[in-house]
Amino acid sequence: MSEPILESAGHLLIDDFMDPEECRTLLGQIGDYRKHRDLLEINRPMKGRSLRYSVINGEEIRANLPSIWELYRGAAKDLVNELSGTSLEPLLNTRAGVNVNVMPPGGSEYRWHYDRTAVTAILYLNRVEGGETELYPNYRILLKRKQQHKRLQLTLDRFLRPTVVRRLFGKRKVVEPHPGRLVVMRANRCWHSVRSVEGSADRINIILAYDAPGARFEVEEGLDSYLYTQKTPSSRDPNYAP
Ligand SMILES: O=C(O)CCC(=O)C(=O)O
Ligand SMILES: [Fe+2]
Repeated sequence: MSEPILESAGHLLIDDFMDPEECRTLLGQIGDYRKHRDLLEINRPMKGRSLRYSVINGEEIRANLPSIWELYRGAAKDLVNELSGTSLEPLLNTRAGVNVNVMPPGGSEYRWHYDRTAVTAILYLNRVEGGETELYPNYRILLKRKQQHKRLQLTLDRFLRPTVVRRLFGKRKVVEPHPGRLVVMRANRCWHSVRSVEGSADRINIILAYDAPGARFEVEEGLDSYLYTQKTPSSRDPNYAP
């Protein structure tokens, strides 16, 4: 069998995954949810690009936004599996599995990182000024048995991190938010971030994460606290804590 397309390309762009009308419907539901609840603002200053965003986590989505929950477990999952040639599943960790990211203009941005998961799909619901996702597909050198070789994995990650190294060895893609556009990426190998949001509208998108059935992640606790709470983190960036 030929190599699944996602594996070789590292990411794929599908411009018309959802039609604009459906995007508006989802934006309406997210807007209604926000009328009743203030979103938690996360602010983690970092050298280079910081993490400044608001998020509706997967537990809140399951309880309050059924269309997005269904999308996560249905159509988006099916497409991810078709493209990856695998049988990935929604995460056991619901809070992290599906998120709505809300990024108001004037300072929101998302730090450089790899996701913890094998595949993540990003569905943009609106068009905004700025707020492009920047990605370096298949950039990471990911050890097969990274649990046994933690130090080496950390060293490799650190080596690939500086901007100059990334410019030298990586191939950059820039994706503009556009209603209905879906990016599917091998997320634990794809170095990515979001540029600062400009203009006047909130940038709103849905993050849908998949991995092997029953997959567990070492970074779970510290990373969840960093991404979904305002608690002081135990390390500067829990993704790369030794
Ligand atoms: O909003 C985006 O384009 C990417 C966000 C992201 O990387 C994440 O939530 O892990
Ligand atoms: Fe990410």
